[in-house]
Amino acid sequence: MPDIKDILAGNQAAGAGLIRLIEDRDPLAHEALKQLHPHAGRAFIIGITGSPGVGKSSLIDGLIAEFRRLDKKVAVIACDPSSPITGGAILGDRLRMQRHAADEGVFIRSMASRGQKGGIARAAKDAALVLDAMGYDIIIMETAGAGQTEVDVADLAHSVGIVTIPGAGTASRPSRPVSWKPGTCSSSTKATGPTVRPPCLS
Ligand SMILES: Nc1nc2c(ncn2[C@@H]2O[C@H](COP(=O)(O)OP(=O)(O)OP(=O)(O)O)[C@@H](O)[C@H]2O)c(=O)[nH]1
Ligand SMILES: [Mg+2]
Repeated sequence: MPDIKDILAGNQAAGAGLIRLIEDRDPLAHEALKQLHPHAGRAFIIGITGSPGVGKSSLIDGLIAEFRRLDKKVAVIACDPSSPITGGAILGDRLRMQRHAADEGVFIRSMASRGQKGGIARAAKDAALVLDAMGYDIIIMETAGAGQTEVDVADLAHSVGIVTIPGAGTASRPSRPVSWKPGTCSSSTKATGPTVRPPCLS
């Protein structure tokens, strides 16, 4: 089991090791989470949701840069759909954030949904606790491309960003129920096409 002291010191390898145990439902993970629990509760968790390919990862890439400018440590959990063949994640998300890979203040972890419905991997909540205890100020959770019912991120996050494309309606298809949550905002991407209308902020 990764050393709790290393995790509390923000050691990325130790944190990644524990997140792997969590994903594998290793009983050791439960014990580690119990020990970390009192050290968590400071991070601000942001959920980013929206239809497949709408621009969630690209937006997160920009958010990371902004938070780093403010000297905040940022962790990202990007929930990808699982490959139906290997069961592994299709790691498109991390590619979009590649420029931050060498930044010690940034931790990016892809997580396969492993058949879990709801847009968020089953292990994501516990992984967020680990990252919180590691000292990340901001934890961003990217959902797998979400439709109307994939709203689990609303339970996890303090604030939710819904990404839409122009013409799809404000805070529309993706996760309409998420927009009931206080602190929810909507961002419109791909506003460069001919059918563009001004993005709406809610
Ligand atoms: N023109 C334009 N293209 C964009 C914009 N944002 C993202 N893209 C492109 O759209 C494609 C998908 O972007 P991603 O950021 O991977 O979208 P995503 O929602 O994270 O995709 P999934 O995680 O697969 O659901 C990429 O080719 C991006 O370069 C934008 O604002 N304008
Ligand atoms: Mg993505």
